[in-house]
Amino acid sequence: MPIHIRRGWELPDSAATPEHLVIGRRKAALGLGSILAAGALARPALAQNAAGMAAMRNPRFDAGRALTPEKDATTYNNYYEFGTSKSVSSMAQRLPQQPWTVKLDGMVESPQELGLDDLLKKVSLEERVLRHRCVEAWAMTVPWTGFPMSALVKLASPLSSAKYVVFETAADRSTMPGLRQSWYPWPYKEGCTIAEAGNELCFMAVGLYGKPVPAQNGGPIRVLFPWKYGFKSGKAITRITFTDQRPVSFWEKLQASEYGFWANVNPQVPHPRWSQASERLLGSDERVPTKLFNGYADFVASMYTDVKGENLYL
Ligand SMILES: Nc1nc2c(c(=O)[nH]1)N[C@H]1C(S)=C(S)[C@@H](COP(=O)(O)O)O[C@H]1N2
Ligand SMILES: [Mo]
Repeated sequence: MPIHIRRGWELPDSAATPEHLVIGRRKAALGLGSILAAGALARPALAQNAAGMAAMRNPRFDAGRALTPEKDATTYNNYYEFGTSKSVSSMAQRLPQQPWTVKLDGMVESPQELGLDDLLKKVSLEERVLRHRCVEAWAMTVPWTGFPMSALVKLASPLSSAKYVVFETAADRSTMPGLRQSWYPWPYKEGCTIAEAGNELCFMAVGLYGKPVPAQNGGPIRVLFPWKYGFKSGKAITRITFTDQRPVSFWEKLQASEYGFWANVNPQVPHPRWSQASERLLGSDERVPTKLFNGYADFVASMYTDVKGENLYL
């Protein structure tokens, strides 16, 4: 029987460690790298997670905004595989979250298919509080647990000729009623350049609010491009393909004049049908000004200085 290694946040409450014992363990856990990689040694780290912390929070990604209430972030979703309304959270529970595999293929040294648990043994988990900006002008700020996409790029060993990365979502007709909308170009695929995938801000999330990413938010694993409009951040990733051809992605196929390949957030470039100057914070009535690259210019702007003659903000 295959051994299923429990992720830290899957531990029952009874395994939680009293706070005074946790402090020292947190320090010890810092050196462990992945909370999963250490196997039996990771027990203290796992207990710490049951006490409410899935992984060490990386302070580099201070979001500068209040966290969105968990209830709002997990009940107001875009997930067209389950329908076009925002209320898909209960329907999404039909998508089995395990076993789960991620295929790494295309222009790589050796294509491979990794079980999620095996994949998680090869990376170090951290928590990042990140801003998310939907092209529809709503936004949220939530704590994700995961690992930098650059670690996966390294694992895949792409050939030097690979220039783009394509992220493909599960397309399961038996659980996803949206797939019957046959004019949509399923499976949902979005892509980026290899530089964008290797940027430290590009993140693969397996946890949200210290628990496994709920199915409706893209569990069990999703990609995040916090500086791009939300539609670039594909959910339930099953395949990551390296290629030398720029992909025509899901939304670009549907409506290229409104949703392009780059989709970098820019308050000064309106969507053809509405302004992008401000955004509504989920779970509140507050509207705040939108920032260039969703406020992450320091991390990403330099990647675009040499891209000429294209609308980077569509
Ligand atoms: N597979 C898939 N991924 C997707 C979508 C989708 O419909 N299908 N919607 C995107 C859009 S438009 C947004 S804003 C975010 C929403 O993520 P959330 O529901 O976790 O807030 O997921 C993105 N990823
Ligand atoms: Mo979105």
